[in-house]
Order: sequence, then structure tokens, then C-alpha cells
Amino acid sequence: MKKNEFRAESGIESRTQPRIEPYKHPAAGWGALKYVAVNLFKEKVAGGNYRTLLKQNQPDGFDCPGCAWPDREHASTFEFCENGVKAVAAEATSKRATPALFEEHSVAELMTQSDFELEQHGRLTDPLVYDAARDRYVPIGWNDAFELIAQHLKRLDDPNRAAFYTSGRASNEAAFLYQLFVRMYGTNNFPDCSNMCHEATSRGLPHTVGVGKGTVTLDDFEHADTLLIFGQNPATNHPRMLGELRECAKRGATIVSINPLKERGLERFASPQHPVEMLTMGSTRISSLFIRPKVGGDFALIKGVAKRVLELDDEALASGVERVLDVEFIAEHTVGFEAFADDLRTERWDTIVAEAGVPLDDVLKLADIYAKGRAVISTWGMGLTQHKNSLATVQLLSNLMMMRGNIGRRGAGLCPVRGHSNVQGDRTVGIEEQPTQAFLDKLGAAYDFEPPREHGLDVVNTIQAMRDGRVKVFIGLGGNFSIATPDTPRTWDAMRACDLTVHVTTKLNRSHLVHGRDALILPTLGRTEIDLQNGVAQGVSVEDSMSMVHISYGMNTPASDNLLSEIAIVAHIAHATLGSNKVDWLAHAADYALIRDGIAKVIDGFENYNERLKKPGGFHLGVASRDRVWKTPSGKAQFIAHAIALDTPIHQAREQYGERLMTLMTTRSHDQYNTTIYGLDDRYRGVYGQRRVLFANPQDLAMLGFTAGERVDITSVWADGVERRVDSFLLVEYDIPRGCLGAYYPETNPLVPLSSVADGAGTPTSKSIPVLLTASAVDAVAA
Ligand SMILES: Nc1nc2c(c(=O)[nH]1)N[C@H]1C(S)=C(S)[C@@H](COP(=O)(O)OP(=O)(O)OC[C@H]3O[C@@H](n4cnc5c(=O)[nH]c(N)nc54)[C@H](O)[C@@H]3O)O[C@H]1N2
Ligand SMILES: Nc1nc2c(c(=O)[nH]1)N[C@H]1C(S)=C(S)[C@@H](COP(=O)(O)OP(=O)(O)OC[C@H]3O[C@@H](n4cnc5c(=O)[nH]c(N)nc54)[C@H](O)[C@@H]3O)O[C@H]1N2
Ligand SMILES: [Mo]
Repeated sequence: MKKNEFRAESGIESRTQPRIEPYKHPAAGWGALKYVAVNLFKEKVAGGNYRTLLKQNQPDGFDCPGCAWPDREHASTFEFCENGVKAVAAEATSKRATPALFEEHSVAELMTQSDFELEQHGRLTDPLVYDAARDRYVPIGWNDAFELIAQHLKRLDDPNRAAFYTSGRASNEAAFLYQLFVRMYGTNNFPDCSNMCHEATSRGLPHTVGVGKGTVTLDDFEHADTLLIFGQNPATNHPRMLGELRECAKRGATIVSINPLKERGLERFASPQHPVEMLTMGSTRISSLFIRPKVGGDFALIKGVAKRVLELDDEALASGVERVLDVEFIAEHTVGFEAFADDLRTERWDTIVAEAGVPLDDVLKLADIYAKGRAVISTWGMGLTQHKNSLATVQLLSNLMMMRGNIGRRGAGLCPVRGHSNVQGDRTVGIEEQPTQAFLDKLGAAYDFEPPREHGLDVVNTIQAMRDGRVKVFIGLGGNFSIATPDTPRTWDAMRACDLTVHVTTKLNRSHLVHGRDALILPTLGRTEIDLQNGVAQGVSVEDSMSMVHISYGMNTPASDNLLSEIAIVAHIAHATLGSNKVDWLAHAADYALIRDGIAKVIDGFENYNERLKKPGGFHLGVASRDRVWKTPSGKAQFIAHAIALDTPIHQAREQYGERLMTLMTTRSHDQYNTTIYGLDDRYRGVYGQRRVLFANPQDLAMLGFTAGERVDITSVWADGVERRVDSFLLVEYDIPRGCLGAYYPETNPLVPLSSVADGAGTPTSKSIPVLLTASAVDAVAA
């Protein structure tokens, strides 16, 4: 293997026989329960830890580290899902990666192991430092580790030469303390996982509805009559959402899925929480209609729907029946409607149809359903946010919802479905490279310092800055930066050019092996573990996708005696670097309630934070747009007209290569959590025992002269002279629109050019990569 290559899949012990076998059952159901058992077994969960599952997402238990979907308050029976079990089992594993492992294997040797194998070593037990002479990680005392970090940070001539990454599992307390330290140190360099995830939502919505968050709560799902699910695969990524959709479907709500793939969970679902459905092998039909745009076609599709809604309103007006537009809402609450409507009227249907990749009839059907809905919820995931025009798409979707007053009304609203369990909370408490001046004023006043005012670096800009030597120190609070990010070989060069890389982490991953001159691995408690400070168990708080904030208490014995909590690690780094004149960092680490007092002072909506967390189920943070309060410059919700982009890199590449040019989307399999690979199956899509597969339309295969079962190399088309290529992907015939391909992330990240980002959001365009296929010379790598 070359130095800059990685394989997620090699060396898996208990792998299933590689095969492709379409899945014919409903999502969840018996299959899911069987997999739950298999997963517990595979992870060798310590016996006593089974009971943790019973406490997952309970008022006095811990918040599931799986996803950001909210919980029904005080569910009487425990609510867990297959993939939540995998996430918990992965953390509660009895396997340990002790210093002996690192004594036995050099970093070069560990680099030859797959991501799956690295994960399988289990929980890290002791802090480690890189010893260049022996190419090994060796034990280091905690204080020496903090001193090493402090030395590096103090040595930098400019605080902006350090970058501080956050992955979305960090609690509100850890994230708030971290940003306070980093800003006191002097920079706003906060690359975080949301830069790669829902950034189009967070940056786009403030211009239309004033807040970059969703407006619904779970209660709204009980009152919605229409649900539009854009670009999401809930059966895998938010399985508990299916329970909610099932209830909606049973009530007779109309559910439309907008997705190039007919994802199984959006078709049929058998609920493991409902024994009768399971016993009778029954299932509930979820979607009434599937709309299948081509990859990246949503903007044009939504524009078509909005245009049609306008036409339907014209017809209603002419025939004197009830208006289709909510004219009162538009008049009272919005600005910019006329220009928006004019733009819709001039948009051509043939452009819409060509760019959406759906028949006109589908646009009209969707518009009809939307126009009839009295309470409509739109949800969306990565299928909308990881394209060049993602920000415009999210804005347009919110505008479509505004046309009929579907925001801030019972049973209606915007529902971006976040990824990591606390990614929304991290942003709320200040993990933000573009902080507002008002926030900085409050932070500075509360802690008596002058925060840095200039905006910092996001993920992509951090990588660029490391590449050209502007950033020399990288500190990561969780995550797997060098694998989750785009353009893998260039990102690795960037990491290796650093003076110091530090990872606060639970398990070994690739990012620890792609390191700077000095490097530290700092092992930490997971969310399922008891966090004792001075003999008192500490809880941490998180915010879910629907702005519910609640407390989470771990219940397992920590994986090792030598772990510190994330909060303790941050506090000690701060203490070593800045001293404790202004903030008594270690006192904050001894009692997390002090951190929450700080949050209450600085962040709107957290008044009496400690008190309010005592209520089981927590509290709703309040979202202005939900109350029809519009925090925009005009004080109103804003319509914004965007043109359909006809000159994207995909268009340009197609101009050059014709129909041979394909658009590749990268997505998650059922057996992974982002870069953590649990296994090699993706059973709802019928893939077993392998990950290096490429989903393609049979007609495209014929057109390109390939047949299913052959292996191909994939090369990106990007005009910067750099070759981006991954090899030996198995072609799988799949029901996917023409011109589109699908493959798994992160194997395909080397194909995403660093400079290919969403306009206005900076998100890597990992769902629309222009690529070409060639027959593979390498046969069945690692298979
Ligand atoms: N088990 C498990 N749970 C997870 C994760 C995990 O890896 N594993 N990851 C977590 C994280 S961080 C996140 S962000 C979420 C991600 O959850 P999702 O948003 O579901 O993410 P993806 O798996 O990337 O799938 C996106 C969906 O978008 C569709 N799609 C692709 N391109 C387009 C397009 O152009 N238009 C439309 N309409 N659809 C498109 C794909 O077919 C797929 O169904 O899940 C979270 N939960
Ligand atoms: N091509 C492509 N690229 C993508 C995406 C895509 O769809 N396609 N999706 C993007 C998205 S949506 C996201 S969110 C990012 C994800 O980017 P990241 O958040 O950086 O990646 P993860 O794989 O979630 O991080 C997993 C690691 O977190 C560590 N960890 C787990 N639990 C804890 C904990 O409690 N504390 C600490 N300190 N560490 C912990 C473990 O070491 C584990 O290896 O990837 C992005 N990259
Ligand atoms: Mo994400």
C-alpha cells in the first residue's frame, strides 16, 4: 500500500461472504433485532454493560451517542435502535488498546491496518506521545502531555497559527469551556464537523427565517398531514425517526420521499417497539410517493414546485376559490415576495425538468400534494447539504414553506435532521469560526477579556492553511479529521506538516497515525461512562436536532483508571497554557455546574440552566422562527430569488466529456458511524462483506461498455492538474437515476477536491463529484 492510501475494509475477521443480494423485507423488523444481538456479541460488551442499553435516552440515563434525533419524553418502554446499540456497544466494548499495543506495533505498521482493524483494538487506556526515534507512541504522564501542548502554543508567534477542531459528540460543557480557552488564547479557528455536514442549513436559514435551526418539535409530527423527506436515509442514520414516520403514516398523513435512491426504510418499516407488527411479520408503508431527482437536482425540483404553487394560486384567484398562497402570512411576516415570484414566473419548465432530472408530471404531483397540505413538515439531510448549491437549496426550501405559511404553525415547519448527537449544541455554545460581535461582547464581558474579533478558519480553510504553513498546531476534540475530510492525500500532507497534532479520543483511528512532528493521543471518557469529579458524579448536557436540551449521566465503569473527561483535559490544557488568573479552570473541571453558570450568562436561552436541567426530559431552548419572530436584518422572513446554476463544475465537465461524465454521491452504509466501520454489510441496499462497491444505473453500464461485477477505477474531473483517483470498485447494478453513481464514504474522500465546496457554506461537495470510470487494472484489492 502506498503511503497515502487507506483501506477501510481489509482484515475483517468475521466478515460475511462478499455478495450482492437485494433486500426484500421491511426496514427494521426481525433483521434489525438479530443484528442487535450480533453486534453486542461482536463487540464483546462487558456483561454488566448490557443494562446500559436499558438506560439509553431515559430521563435519568445517558443520551445516545448515535444521532441527534430527539426522544419522546419519559418513554415508558426503553427506546433504542439497532444503530444506537452499535454506537453504545462500540464505546462499551471490553477490548483495550493499551500501551502494549503501541510497543508491539510502530506507527508505520499500524498504518497498514484498515480503519476497521484500528477500531477493533478497543478503547484507549493511557495518554501517549509520539517517539520519532522509534516510530512509536509511548506512554506519557498527563501533566507532561499538558506541558508539551502549552509549550507549543506559547511558542507560536500568532495564536491564529493553531486550529481547534470539534466533532459533534462533545457536550455543551466541554464545548463551551474549549471555546472559552481558545478565544482567551486568541483565535477563532474552530473548524468543526458541521462545516462538512449541515452548514448550508446553519448559514442559509438565517437569511430567510433568521435562525439556522429547525422550527419543529416532536409534537408537530403528531399534527402534520404532509411530510416531505429530502435527501435522508433514516433507516440507517436516524432509525428512531422511522417510529415517528410510522405513526404519521398510520394516521393517514401523506409522506413523500425525495431521493435518487428508493431507500428501504422510506418504503416499509416494521417497528421493533411494536410487538404485534413484529409477530405478524407486518409492516407499515411509509412513503405515499417517491420523487427521484438526479443527484444535485433538488434545487431545480423545488423551484418547479414553487413555480407550480404560484400557478395554482393564479388559478384559484381566477376561479374565486380559496387561495393557495397564505397571503396573510406573506403580507404580515415576509419581505421580497414579489421579486421571488417574478423570478419563478420567468423560470423555464424545460430548464427545471432537465436540471431536476424528473418528469414534469412528478413536479406537478409534488406541488399538488404540497398545496393540499394544511400542515407540512419538510425534513432534510446530507442529500441537500453536500452540493455546490446547497445553501441556495436550503433557502429555497424554506421559501417554499413560507409560501403557505408552513413555519411557526402547529404541525408544520422546517426539520433539518442533524448528524452527531450534540453537533447542534456545540454550535449554540460557541463552536463557531464566524462568531457574531454580540456573542463576543458577552463572552468578553463575562470573563473579563478581549476576544479575537476576526473570523477564523473552517475545516477546508484549516487544511489549506496547514498545507501552506500558516497553521502549525492542530488540536482535535474528538472526531477523525484526516479521514472525514476531503482530498485525503492532500489533507494528510497538511497534517504531517504540523509541529504538533493532538487528539482527544476514545478509540484509535487513522488521524492519530497521520500526525505532526510531535503528536499526542489523549484518551477520554465516553458518554456512557460514570464521570466522577472529587467523588461526585457529573452530568453533561446536550441539545438535539429539535432544540431540546437535557442532561446525560454515564453509568458504566470507565474503560481505564487513567482516563480524564474531555472537560478535565480542556481545563488542564487551558491551565498549563494560560494560567488561572482570569478563570479558575480546574475548579470548572471539578464542578460542571460552574461551566453551566457561564453558559447561562453568555448564551441566550440558558437562563437558570442548572435548575432547568433538573426537569426530566430537559427543556426547549426556544427558536425565534418557531414563534414567528424573525431575526433577519428586515425583521421579517425573507424571500430570496436564486437562479438555477447552469455552469457548475458538473456542467463544465459534462460539456467536456459528454454522457461519460457521471455525478458521484458518497453516502453511509448501514454498518458504519461516519468513519467508524462496524462491519462490511449494507443490508438494506443488499451489499454484504464488502464496501468497495459502486452503484450504477444498468443503462449507464451498457452505455459505458461495462457489466455489473467488473471492477473500475474512479477519477475526478477537476481542473487543477491534480490526479484524484481510487481504484478497484465493484460495479453493482442499482436503481439509481441515469448519470448518477453512489459509493461509500470515506473510501471515496480522496476524490473530493479540497477547493470544491458549497457556495456560502464551505461544505465539501461530497454528494456531487464529477467523475469518469475506467476498467480497473488492479483486481479485487483486499477482497
Ligand atoms: N448509523 C449511523 N447513524 C448516523 C451516522 C452514521 O454514519 N451511521 N452519521 C450521523 C451524521 S454525522 C449525519 S450528518 C447523519 C447523516 O444522515 P443522512 O443525511 O441520511 O446521510 P447519508 O447517509 O450521507 O445519506 C444521504 C441520503 O441522501 C441521498 N442523496 C444523495 N444525493 C442526493 C441528492 O442530490 N438529492 C437528494 N434528495 N438526496 C440525495 C442518498 O441517497 C441518501 O439516502 O447521520 C447521523 N447518524
Ligand atoms: N465523502 C464524505 N465525507 C464526509 C461525509 C459524507 O457524507 N461524505 N459526511 C461528513 C459529515 S456529515 C460529518 S459529521 C463528518 C464526521 O467527521 P468526524 O466527526 O470527525 O468523524 P467521526 O467518524 O464521527 O469521528 C469518530 C471518532 O470520534 C472519536 N470519538 C467517539 N466518541 C468520542 C467521544 O465521546 N469523545 C471523543 N473525544 N472522541 C470520541 C473516536 O476516536 C472515533 O474514531 O464527516 C464528513 N465527511
Ligand atoms: Mo454529520
